[in-house]
Amino acid sequence: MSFEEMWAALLPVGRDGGSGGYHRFAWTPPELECRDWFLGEARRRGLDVEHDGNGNLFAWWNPAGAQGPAVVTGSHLDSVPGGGAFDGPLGVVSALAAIDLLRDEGFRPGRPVGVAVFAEEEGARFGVACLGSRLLTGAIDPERARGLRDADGLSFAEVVAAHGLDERQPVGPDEGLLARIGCFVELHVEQGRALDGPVGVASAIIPHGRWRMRFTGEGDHAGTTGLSDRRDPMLPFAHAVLAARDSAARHDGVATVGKVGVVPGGVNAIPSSVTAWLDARGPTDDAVRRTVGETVEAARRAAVEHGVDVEVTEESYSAVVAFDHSLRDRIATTLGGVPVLPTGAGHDAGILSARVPAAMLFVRNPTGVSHAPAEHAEIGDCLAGVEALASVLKNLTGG
Ligand code: HGY
Ligand code: MN
Ligand code: MN
Ligand code: MN
Repeated sequence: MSFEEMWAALLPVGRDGGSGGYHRFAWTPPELECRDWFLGEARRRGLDVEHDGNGNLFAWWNPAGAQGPAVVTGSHLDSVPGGGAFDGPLGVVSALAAIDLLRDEGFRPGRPVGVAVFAEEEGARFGVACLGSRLLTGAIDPERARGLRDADGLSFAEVVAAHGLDERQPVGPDEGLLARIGCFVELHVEQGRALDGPVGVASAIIPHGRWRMRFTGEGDHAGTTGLSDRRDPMLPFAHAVLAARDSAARHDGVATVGKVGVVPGGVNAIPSSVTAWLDARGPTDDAVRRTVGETVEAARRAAVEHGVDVEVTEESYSAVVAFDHSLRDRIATTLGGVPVLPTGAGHDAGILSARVPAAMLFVRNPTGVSHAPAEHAEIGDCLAGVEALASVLKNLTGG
């Protein structure tokens, strides 16, 4: 199957017919269908497929004579709610297409080549981004991961056990598997507006994190409750939204407070509680911490003013990732001097980089929009990305 045919097969899975946005949450039917599609394509190519015990999939190309730690590529198949088509799947489809390209020209790698599909990269179901790669690398306690719950109250452990992985999952840091990975190179659609060529190389991922904010007030009638009698959690929530934006602007960062739950949600009822997430990112750890501090401070002040309780918990934090310079430069040279640029988006490659040399290739996104239906990459640039990934795999596997 060509890149175009693989892309056409995956494109409709989990897409909302109206908005065009994707709903592929980890281990829900659309993402399971994407996983099955990947396993089918891997087996069709004679790759050895493996569940790693942390919810991640690996497919290995082990030609005779290939030895030593593998060069692994791949990405993720899950999406944010209403996400775009390319964030994640482009890296997975491009990995399979790059292997096809190398095989078609008769290339035999001197090292094994792996294709990884990491679980819950967006953290859209269980709240922690890059959950699968964090488990693999030991960046999250497996016991904490087991207990993470989705919006329906199902735990991560129950969900992975229900999908063929035995109840011992997740296994947590897997030193044996990590030792088999010589380096990880993730191809990803660019999620900003900075890449002005078909393909670029990542220099860094800026610091970023997520904080859960729970505002608890008192549910009541919207028509019969005087303002002075109210304990409305929507008000400190509203203060948090504005404070995050103002603070991020002061510290050259970006911050978003998104509402993820209101109990009850009736238009004519004052909600009893609001659960929100703060996503804060910035050029330095200090900038991010200041934005979090100022946002939480504003929310707490408003909470006191309105008789509301507020609880803030840090769910995940990633310090700056400066990708391995020698690998980055080797890849940029292999590609003939393409743009090298940082990203404000988190990636499994960022998590892996704490344990193995990691790098990223970006494919141009003409809209610059991501995590929304307008996310896009032209087919010509996608094919340029496949060729770039193939030449990087060729160079790194000592062919
Ligand atoms: O949210 C992010 O930064 C990434 O797209 N998962
Ligand atoms: Mn992604
Ligand atoms: Mn994403
Ligand atoms: Mn107020």
